[in-house]
Amino acid sequence: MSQESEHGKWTVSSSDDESAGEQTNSEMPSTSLLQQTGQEKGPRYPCSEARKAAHKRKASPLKHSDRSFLQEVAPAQKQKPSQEGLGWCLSSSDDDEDNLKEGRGKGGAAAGVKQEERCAPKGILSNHKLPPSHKTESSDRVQDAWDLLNGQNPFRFFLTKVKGIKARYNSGSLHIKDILSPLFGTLVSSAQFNYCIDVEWLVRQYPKEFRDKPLLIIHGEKRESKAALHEQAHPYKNVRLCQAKLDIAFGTHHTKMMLLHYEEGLRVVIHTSNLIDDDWYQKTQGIWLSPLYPKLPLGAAESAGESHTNFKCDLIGYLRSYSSPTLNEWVEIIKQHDLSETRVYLLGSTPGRYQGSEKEKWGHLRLRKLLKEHATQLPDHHSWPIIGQFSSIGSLGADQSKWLCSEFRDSLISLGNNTTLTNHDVPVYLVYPSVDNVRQSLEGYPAGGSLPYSIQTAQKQLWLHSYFHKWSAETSGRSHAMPHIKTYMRSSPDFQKIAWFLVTSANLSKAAWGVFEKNGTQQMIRSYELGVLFLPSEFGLEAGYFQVKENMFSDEPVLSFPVPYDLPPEKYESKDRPWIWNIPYTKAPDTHGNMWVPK
Ligand code: JTA
Repeated sequence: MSQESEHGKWTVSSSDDESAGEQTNSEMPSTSLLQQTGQEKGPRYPCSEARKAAHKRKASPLKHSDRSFLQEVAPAQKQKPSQEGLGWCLSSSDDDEDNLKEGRGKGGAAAGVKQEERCAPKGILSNHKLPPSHKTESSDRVQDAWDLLNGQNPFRFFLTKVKGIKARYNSGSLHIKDILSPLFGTLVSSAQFNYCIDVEWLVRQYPKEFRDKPLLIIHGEKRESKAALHEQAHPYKNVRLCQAKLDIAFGTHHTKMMLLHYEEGLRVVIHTSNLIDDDWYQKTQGIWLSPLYPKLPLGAAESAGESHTNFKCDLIGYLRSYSSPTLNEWVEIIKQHDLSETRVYLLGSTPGRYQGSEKEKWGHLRLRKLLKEHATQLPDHHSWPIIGQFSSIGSLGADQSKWLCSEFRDSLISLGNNTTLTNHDVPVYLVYPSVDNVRQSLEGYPAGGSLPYSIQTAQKQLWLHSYFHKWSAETSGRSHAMPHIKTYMRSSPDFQKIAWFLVTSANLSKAAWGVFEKNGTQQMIRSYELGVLFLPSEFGLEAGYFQVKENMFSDEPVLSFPVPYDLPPEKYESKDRPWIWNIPYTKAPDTHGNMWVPK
């Protein structure tokens, strides 16, 4: 089948026609078993067709210069973000322009050594324990980490380090090895919730002294890919696997969370990165780090250690939704800790059909409830836009009235107990990379392997594309690090204030956020998702909004929020198209001089 359309000329095999949305159909198959080793053979961990395409194309690039037809487009510029802008809040590190990466040729070992060095200093970075006087004795790394965990970042919201950008843009950002470093705590055991997991790589991210500590991996793989994961984990006697039940068709385990049990306490990390090297290399990813939660005194009440945001109870409720005896062991550990310092709200999705009081426990209805109960009405609130930013898109129906601008928008525009019906006015901005964004990115077209919007889904909802805005992040130095982060927020009309901010694993899909059934008396959710919601009231702001941090690296008021991309969002130009992973791009080369020809 060959078609000419909005998105150019492309072909799909005949079996690919039927599609139901994000990760719910044949063009975006569930994970599939891939062979051990071998770049040409695909990665050693189970993963999607989209990521396989990226892997394959990186292993055997299609040089733009090799194409058998003539085209006069200059290669996308190798991106060197401008020198303007300051560090994210801390001093710069030493790996400026270090483009080397574990497993990417000769640089691998060197990068590995560098990472190990950071883990040397002793002393745990607790919330309050390390006195300022202590800071000067240790390395800059310790100073940085201490500042990261304590000063100047009341939100505990971070981005991942990006290789190949100026060091100052990486100050205040974290690699997975930083998160697992002994500076953050002396590990006793850990749990990793995720979608795509490279067990060998994951084990290597732990410091040597923690590599044999009990590690529980919570995943959603089934059949062959589950077998492959078990095979990969088999050599590690300390690694246990827990399969999340996925009883509703086309559901996925997207949740990305770490539970880190230390001698000193417990830490929870909710983030957006898969546990594979690629996801921690040149992408924009979000991380929320909890404070170090101290152990409660023996015999403390069941209800002790709760936060104003009810985080402890909500986290336990989320874990219980898996109905897994293994995860109940973690519920017991959480119960023993004091989570009262938590300032964020937990917002999860877990597969099921929910009615009555259960309806508002998960998904967009949970967000609706939190915003009604804990956000405050603002003057002219109907002119405050909602902005969604994500890395994939499901099937959202024939027009905006089917889900996006009905139940979904109705939830995101709740603010206090307003019952005004001016909701149709509230503008919706959607931020998703254009083809040119991907082409000019640090990774080039292979970045599109993690942006699995398919042609089959896109062609059914051309109406959606008029909402699209480019990915741009000069203020965080990440314009060329493609987003795998997902964020949602409510902004003032001039984009200088936000009423709330959410970082989550949830893409723009009904499977993730939920959809009404039975005339709105039931909400149905297919996937596991997890995120944290920042509300001004929890940070002592009475005005009902955060100021947006204008420059990610300046000393603006500590309570300005570091929105990780540029505002106002910039509309797609008429030539722009959303990135679609399974059609070819051969007219212009990417930053590596390559084309994109999937399959
Ligand atoms: C490529 C994906 C995730 C996630 C889930 C993905 C797919 C393709 C990247 C990804 N699914 N897919 O949870 O982070 O087709 O399902 O990064």
